[in-house]
Amino acid sequence: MFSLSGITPSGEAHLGNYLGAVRRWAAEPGPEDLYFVSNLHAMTTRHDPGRLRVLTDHQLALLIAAGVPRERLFVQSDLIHEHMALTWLLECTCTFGEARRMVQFKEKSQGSSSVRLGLLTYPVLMAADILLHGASEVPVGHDQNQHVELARTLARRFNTDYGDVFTVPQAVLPVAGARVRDLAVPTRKMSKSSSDGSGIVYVLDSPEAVRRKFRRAVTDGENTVRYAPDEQPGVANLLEIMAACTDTLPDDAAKGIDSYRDLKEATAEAVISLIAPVRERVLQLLEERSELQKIRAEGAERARRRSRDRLDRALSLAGLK
Ligand code: AQP
Repeated sequence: MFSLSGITPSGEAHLGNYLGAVRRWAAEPGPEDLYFVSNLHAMTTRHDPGRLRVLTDHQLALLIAAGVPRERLFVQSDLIHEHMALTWLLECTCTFGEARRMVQFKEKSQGSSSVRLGLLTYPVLMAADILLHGASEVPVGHDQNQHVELARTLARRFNTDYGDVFTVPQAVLPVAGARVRDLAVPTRKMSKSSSDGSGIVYVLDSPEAVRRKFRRAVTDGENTVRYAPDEQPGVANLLEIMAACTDTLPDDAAKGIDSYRDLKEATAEAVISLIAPVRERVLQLLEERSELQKIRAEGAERARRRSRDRLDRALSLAGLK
């Protein structure tokens, strides 16, 4: 049993990605678990190739800096032939109706007159990611459950139609990590691809930028520091962030803080203490480059070796070898 998790370079990684996912991956990696930079998934809308290249490096560096074991890491496009070969087999296994029913496709394509085909088919690419590497578990939030369900359907159908080759994966709830919300719009999740970055704390933000963003965090007019997510979402978000950074509970984080100003300052300092060493290490890896490239190449080689037999067998069962 092992799980597969990815981070998509659709923008710079932020505090939500770090507190909600990456930090956990580093703290509790199962011995067989795999983590990857899912850069092929960052192309379903028009993208800037130079920026994608840079963001891919940044996110790989972040995973390494955070302490995710390097032998469990790879970059998806380093195995582009493998991922694409299996995607084609699975596209020829998936019906148009199944792809079109995906809620995320409906939501993301709504109102757009130039929807890329990749937006329709990326759940099949996601199925290929999971099945290629033989993951038995996929930790996903509720919004991705349907995609794992599709991967299960495709694995079963391929196994039945052509021969048993794929592990049928299951979606598992990720170990609860912090859900970080946007500092400017605290009812919304902090998101890489938000058009307005003022409420997003990026892992690579300088300490001064972090302080500035927290100083401007939206709160409310109550002037009471207490943990009440429904009535005071902005204050609750700050308390949750502080609690996640200091390993305590939001109610406890509120103790001894009397003003919003102090709360914002204390939260900013807690964030800076936690992410400053990670940021330093990321910048060091990006500057040296040779270590990053070595880890990337070794990760690709290991991932290729681990998945080769499964892909060859699938190609052979489909009559292509
Ligand atoms: N705000 C968040 N709080 C807690 N966890 C979060 N994650 C994302 N945002 C938050 C977790 O980070 C991991 C990697 O995310 P992803 O790259 O797969 O994309 P995402 O979930 O769609 O994240 P974003 O930042 O919101 O990107 P865009 O804007 O491109 O959609 C995942 O484990 C995710 O749960």
